[in-house]
Amino acid sequence: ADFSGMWKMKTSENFEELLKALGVNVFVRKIAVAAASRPAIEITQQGESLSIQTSTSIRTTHVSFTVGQSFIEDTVDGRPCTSTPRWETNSKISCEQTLQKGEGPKTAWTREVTNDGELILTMSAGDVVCTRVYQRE
Ligand code: RET
Ligand code: NA
Repeated sequence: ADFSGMWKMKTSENFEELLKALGVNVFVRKIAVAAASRPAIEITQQGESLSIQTSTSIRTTHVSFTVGQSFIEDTVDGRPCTSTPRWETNSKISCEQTLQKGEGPKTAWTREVTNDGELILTMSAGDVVCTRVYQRE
C-alpha cells in the first residue's frame, strides 16, 4: 500500500483516555489533547521503508523505519521504546512497543490505508485503543 502524502485528521476517538491509561496527569493531558486535535502528518515511503513526521503546536515527532526491522521511537507520552513493525495485511502495519526502561501498560500502534484512501491510526495502551482517521490534504 502507499502511505505517502500529507494527511490531516478527520476524526479522533479515545485520545484522552489513551493518555490517562499511560498515567499522564490531567494538566498535561488537557494541553496534549488540545495540541493533538490539529495534527499534520507527512509520510514518505519507498518500498518497505517509511518516514513519518507528526506535527502539533507543542510536539513534532519524526520516525523512519523499515517494516520487518526493529527501531527506536518514543511512546505517545514520550518514553523511549523499541518498536517492531510488521505487515498485518498488505495495507496495514502493526507495531508492538517495548519500553527501554521502567514499567507501563503494553503499547502498540497500527497504521492502515483503506480502499477509500483514508489513513487509520490506532494507538493502544493496555485495553485502551485510540483511533484516528486521516484524509489526504
Ligand atoms: C508531551 C509531554 C508528555 C505527555 C504528552 C505529551 C504530548 C503528546 C502529544 C502527542 C500527539 C500525538 C499525535 C498522534 C497522531 O495523531 C508534551 C510530550 C502526552 C501532543 C498527534
Ligand atoms: Na493523530
